[in-house]
Amino acid sequence: MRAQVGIVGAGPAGLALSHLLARRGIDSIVVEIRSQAHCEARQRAGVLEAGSVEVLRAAGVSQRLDREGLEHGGIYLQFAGERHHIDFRDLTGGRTVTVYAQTEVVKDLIAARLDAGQPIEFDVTDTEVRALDTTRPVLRYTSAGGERREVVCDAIAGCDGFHGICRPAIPASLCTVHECSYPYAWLGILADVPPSTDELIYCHHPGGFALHSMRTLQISRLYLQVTQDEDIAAWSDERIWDELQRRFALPGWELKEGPVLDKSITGMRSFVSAPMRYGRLFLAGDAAHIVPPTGAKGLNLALADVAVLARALAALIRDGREDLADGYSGTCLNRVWRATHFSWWMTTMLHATPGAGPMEAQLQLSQLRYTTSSRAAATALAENYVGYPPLHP
Ligand code: RFL
Ligand code: PHB
Repeated sequence: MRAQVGIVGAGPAGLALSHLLARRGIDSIVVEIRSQAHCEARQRAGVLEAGSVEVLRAAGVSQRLDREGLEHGGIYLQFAGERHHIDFRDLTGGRTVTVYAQTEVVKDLIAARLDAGQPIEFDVTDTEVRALDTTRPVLRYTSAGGERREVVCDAIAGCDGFHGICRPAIPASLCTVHECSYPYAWLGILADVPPSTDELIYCHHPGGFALHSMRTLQISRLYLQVTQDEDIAAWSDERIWDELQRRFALPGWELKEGPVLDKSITGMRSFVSAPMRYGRLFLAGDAAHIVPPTGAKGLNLALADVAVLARALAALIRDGREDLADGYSGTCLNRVWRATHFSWWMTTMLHATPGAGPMEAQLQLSQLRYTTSSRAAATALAENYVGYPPLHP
């Protein structure tokens, strides 16, 4: 078989890339180890930067996002029994973010690709990438029906997430990895109750961080900092709501409770593998980098990568121009490192480190007071949160 680009992984990165390439007249095949239902049900991120919305518009899949996405002009930072608003519109010249679930982005991207008659191979096994240092890299997989297939490509996009097979296909001697983990995790719930807030609340509390987010005006998404090795079985719905009530408590404000629809625990790490290219293999999204979710950057970085990659691959394959492909990794890593720093900063400012003494808490509170009282400091948070310069998808 033949495809100009072989895309490994049908997450937001791989799916968006397939659309951005199609717009440029480049055909691709997408292979995915999980089922369509699984890809469409995974509860993950929820905040899109304006640049990410632009990427999805350029990919031609923004009709529902434009209709149903919730525009947010700020966030709240809560600490020491006070809640402060960070006004993005005021601080960044009118810029905002859009709350629209990653699950919905993925559903829209899958539907648009299938509607266009371009298949996605779900439920594949034994994905392999070979001949990466040639101009005809090869993608091999076993289809859902059990047939072994080989696709000869011009380039392969490794969009297969942190646990995928593409990053490990790069010779270890050519990779530099930077990594740190955090001594806590997030317990996230999806709840059938209207949000108790108009914008997200990031809450510092001696008992641990909490976040009030949302999916729609009917469905709330909430997170609690828990220990790294937490057993989800130890968290009944009642215990979760009690802990959320304790951390978010504020006189005159009420946290509404409702049935818990989904419950899961996510570990937190920062990870960057560089370069994001080896020969004709290009990594994008979580396959190359992971950030802790506190800055809401994971999904946005994945979409930013593929906006750059689509242009680079079009130049390479259509016009025989190597310069954008050569610049791909450096261009993306600039943004990745900025988001990595911002996510680390938000995470360490807002979470209680197990075993840390009162010194850490005082430093965090000082930073939070500064961020909510100095226009310069608030602007730094706002600029990072709403995202970085346009992507030209
Ligand atoms: P994805 O979404 O992980 O998609 C990769 C896809 O590749 C498939 N795959 C393979 N396919 C074929 N062959 C193989 N050998 C394969 N190996 C893997 C996988 O099944 C999957 O479908 O990566 P992508 O596209 O780069 O998108 C990145 C985002 O998904 C990610 O950055 C964010 O969702 C991170 N993240 C969160 N970010 C936030 O901003 N807020 C959150 O609340 C939040 N929660 C999360 C998250 C990531 C999680 N992961 C990765 C474990 C919660 C979780 C559980
Ligand atoms: C979410 O809605 O899932 C969400 C929002 C903001 C974050 C992380 C997760 O920082």
